[in-house]
Amino acid sequence: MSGPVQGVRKSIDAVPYTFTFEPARTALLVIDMQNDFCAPGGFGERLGNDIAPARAIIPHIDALLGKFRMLRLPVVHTREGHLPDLSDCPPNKLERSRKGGAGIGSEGPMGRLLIRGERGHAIIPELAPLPGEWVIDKPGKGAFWRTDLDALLRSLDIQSLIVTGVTTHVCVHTTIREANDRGFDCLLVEDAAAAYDLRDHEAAVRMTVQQGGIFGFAASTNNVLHGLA
Ligand code: TIU
Repeated sequence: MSGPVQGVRKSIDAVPYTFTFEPARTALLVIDMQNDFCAPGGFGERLGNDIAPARAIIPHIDALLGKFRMLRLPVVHTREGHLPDLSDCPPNKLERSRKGGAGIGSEGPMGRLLIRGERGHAIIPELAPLPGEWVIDKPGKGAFWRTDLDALLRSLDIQSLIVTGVTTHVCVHTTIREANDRGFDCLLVEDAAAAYDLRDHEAAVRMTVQQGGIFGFAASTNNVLHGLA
């Protein structure tokens, strides 16, 4: 099966208005759907959060993954985490994680918290990347900071990003801001992104689409699937 036809444009019913995009220049971004944020005993839960909202979006991301895979469009997964010696972890991030009760590098039921190579750092099995998909390891909240994501997207000639994952107000929103400043058109999939607290999720969605889509667009999974059909 061949990939999408160049030059064809489609549209998604979105907020603040219709999102138009070229499927051949569109990638799915799945942010940090790792055990550390979505499984019991991980970094997110140790910070005092309820992980249920993070788990509730799994079927929606799975549906989007299925569509992008079927259409042979690029899929990029990201993982937040640090080197075992913590040399890429800023002291302020380390100190605040410790004060928050989830010290980066401390032992948990899935290995050392937020450390590359540990089970907690892995993407949850339900959404495991397939061969041919990209996995970007990032030390920060944003997926562009100290990563090759910008170079990857430009090498694939990507213009539009369909953005999913956790948490909406932290890594997802930071990444959308970074992408927007770099000229990428972002659509946040509202029910395929989650924060641990609904108020944070709603605020992040509102901030994205306010002022005529100051950072990007938002739409439901169904609308994205329909727009890609
Ligand atoms: N704590 C929290 O809400 N999120 C993070 O620390 N990282 C991500 O959002 N991935």
